[in-house]
Amino acid sequence: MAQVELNGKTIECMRGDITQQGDVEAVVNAANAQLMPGGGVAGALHSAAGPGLAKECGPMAPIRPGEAVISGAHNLPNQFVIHCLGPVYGVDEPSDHWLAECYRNALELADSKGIESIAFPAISAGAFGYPVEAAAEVALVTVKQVITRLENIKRVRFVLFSASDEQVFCSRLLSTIE
Ligand code: AR6
Repeated sequence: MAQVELNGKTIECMRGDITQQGDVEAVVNAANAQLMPGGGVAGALHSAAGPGLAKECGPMAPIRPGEAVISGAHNLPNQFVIHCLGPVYGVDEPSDHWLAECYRNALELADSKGIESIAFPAISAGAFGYPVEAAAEVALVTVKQVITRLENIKRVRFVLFSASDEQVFCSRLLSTIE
């Protein structure tokens, strides 16, 4: 677990399960283009949310790499789910650009809805093949850049599934914010 304050806003990273973040208003889904259940984060979120989530998301699909859309959270302990399609590493090029767009668009969409707290998984760092160090670099640099100009967002959390991913994100968080 690591936490930094930046102009009155908090960025933190911790090991955990994205489906169990009841103290944040919105959680982010590492979605597929069709916004349907899949493996990883998407599978876990859809299964915890219940079938109403896929039903609500259907009409918003397909989405493009870098795009973010918002839905209700159904049976999850949050108010909203923001669905982002990350780039497939080495296929959706330049990958860093499209991954940064995910974080930027998700944060701006959340902020426009008045959301104050949001939790992200490591988008694209699972089935989509991103090396975790590169994914952490893009995620943290982008969040740091965007967060200071947002009106409503006060807390951004990264939720990492493995101890090694948590270590990479936490080290990068602490070295990014001087
Ligand atoms: N909570 C937090 N992190 C998780 C969880 C969880 N419950 N489950 C997995 N992770 P991925 P992607 C981590 O594959 O790379 C799906 O099949 C995981 O260890 O969920 O963007 C979709 O349908 C990894 O570090 O997302 C898409 O087709 C990170 O979350 C595709 O995978 C992201 O892994 C999206 O691939």
